[in-house]
Amino acid sequence: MTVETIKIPDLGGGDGVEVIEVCVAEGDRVEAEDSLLVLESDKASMEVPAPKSGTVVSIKLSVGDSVGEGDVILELEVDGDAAAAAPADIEPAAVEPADVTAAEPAAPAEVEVPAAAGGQRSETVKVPDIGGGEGVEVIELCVAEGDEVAEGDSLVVLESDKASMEVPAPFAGVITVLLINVGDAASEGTAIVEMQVVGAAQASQPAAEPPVEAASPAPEPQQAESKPAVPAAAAAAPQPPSAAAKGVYAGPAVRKLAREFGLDLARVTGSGPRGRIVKEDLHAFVKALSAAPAAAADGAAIPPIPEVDFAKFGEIEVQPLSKLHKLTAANMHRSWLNLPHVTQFDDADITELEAFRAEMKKEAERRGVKLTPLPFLLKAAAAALRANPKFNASLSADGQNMVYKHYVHIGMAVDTPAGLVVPVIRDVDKKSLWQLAAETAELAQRAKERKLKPADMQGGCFTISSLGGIGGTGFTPIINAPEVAILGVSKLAVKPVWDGSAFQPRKMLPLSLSYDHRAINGADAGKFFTELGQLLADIRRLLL
Ligand code: CAO
Repeated sequence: MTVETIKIPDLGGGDGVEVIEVCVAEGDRVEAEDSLLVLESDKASMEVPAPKSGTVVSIKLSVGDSVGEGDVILELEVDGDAAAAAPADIEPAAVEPADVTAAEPAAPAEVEVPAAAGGQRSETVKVPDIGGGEGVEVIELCVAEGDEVAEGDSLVVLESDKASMEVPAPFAGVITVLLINVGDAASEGTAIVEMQVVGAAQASQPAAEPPVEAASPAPEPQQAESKPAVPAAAAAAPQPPSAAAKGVYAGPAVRKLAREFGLDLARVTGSGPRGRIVKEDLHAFVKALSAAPAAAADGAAIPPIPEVDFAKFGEIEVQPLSKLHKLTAANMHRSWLNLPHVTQFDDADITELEAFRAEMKKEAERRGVKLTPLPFLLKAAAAALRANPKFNASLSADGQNMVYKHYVHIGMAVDTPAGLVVPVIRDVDKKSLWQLAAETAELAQRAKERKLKPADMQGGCFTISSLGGIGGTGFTPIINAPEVAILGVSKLAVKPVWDGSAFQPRKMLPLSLSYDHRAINGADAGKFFTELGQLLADIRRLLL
């Protein structure tokens, strides 16, 4: 075994970047590409992956440290073969390209100079080096034909699955032709616009080699946090920006601030050039919201909770929230404010299901799985979702369409020491109870070890939050938007149930179903819930 020193890789010149999360602990085993750290500059968050697999011997930095290329992260006892081939001091591969673009040195925009006429020339501005990203979607055009732009003004916003980035104008001038549209896939070299460039600097510019002024800053990631090291529960199924928000004209720092405030930028009016939203606009917007006591009294705005000096009343301890906790809180808040929740309660009679589960106990042991009520709930929910497509759907962000899903992927809330996460089980309707039992146990284990990948938490159609193993008689779960419903499961209790002539002791499972009343009405919910109860009461129905 060799112990190697793992250092911060090339951050593209970005020194003094803050460590916002250390994803490993001493003694942890890591696989190559597992995240070691999350760094955050004022423009982007980036993960530093492990270059090799091994065991963490000692960690050399902490959250809050300011780091740069070459700083030691940790000592890693690397696995056998890898160690033999490796030098003693190694750096991880450069951080994810889409994340690092913010920290990369300015990349020259590709500029074609077809003609020089008098003091003016026409130039084709192309997508610069975007860190190897191919086929990145154009989500926003920031200019129109005829617009006058200053050097550095954004031309387009590109968005990959990892980050959004703006491509700024390399020159001041007038946009003559737009060569790209929203929805197009762009790569390095894709033509964006033709510009009429005016001015002395251009007159001396050699046609083949653009002058220094022609250099465009690297595209700036706006939402580089889309790959958090510790995936969040509701962040597990991140919502795309609303259609309106996609048309917003704002830079990365403003978008980041808006996310921190939990604000939809589409609601903010920009005061910058051509309506660009600047930080001051956000501050003014938030200030106006909180300084609207009259409106708040009417219920038209949210009255802020006053700050209290708790120390006045006794000893206190202040602990910062984890990143996961903050993300979950923001997502819960967003869902609670945006979705009109209705929660319906019922008890499912699972006496027979429990008898069957008890019969299966030995076989479960032989198979090495634990057969809890959860796989049955997943299976029954999948059947009820198939039979009630409105529950297996999402509202489009603009609220104009329902998106029906022809797959049944169900998320399950998992309580972990770091916070709540919601891994998603794919194609629940096609899996056996044994498969579901094994998969839920495996996902819950990985969740608790913080080994889930963002993809493990995406694509859910519906969520089950089971507190049955913990206790309680009922609760109102918050919908994991953009899903439209969530099932809460509480602790099974034996209750007397009247069978027409006598009370019988029955095993009753308390269920609560929260649904988005914009997408689902009460009758739909009643039908879904009744069917779910029938499926759980008589699991033979799952075969029908
Ligand atoms: N009623 C009574 N007992 C129940 C039950 C129920 N509804 N559901 C599970 N149990 C029992 C199980 O059978 C098991 O019993 P044994 O140990 O005797 O076999 C025990 O409770 C513990 O079960 P479990 O929690 O290990 O397994 P699970 O499949 O029920 O749940 C998981 C797995 C990952 C969902 C769970 O561990 C968990 O994290 N739950 C919390 C989810 C959460 O935080 N939700 C809130 C989100 S909103 O804030």
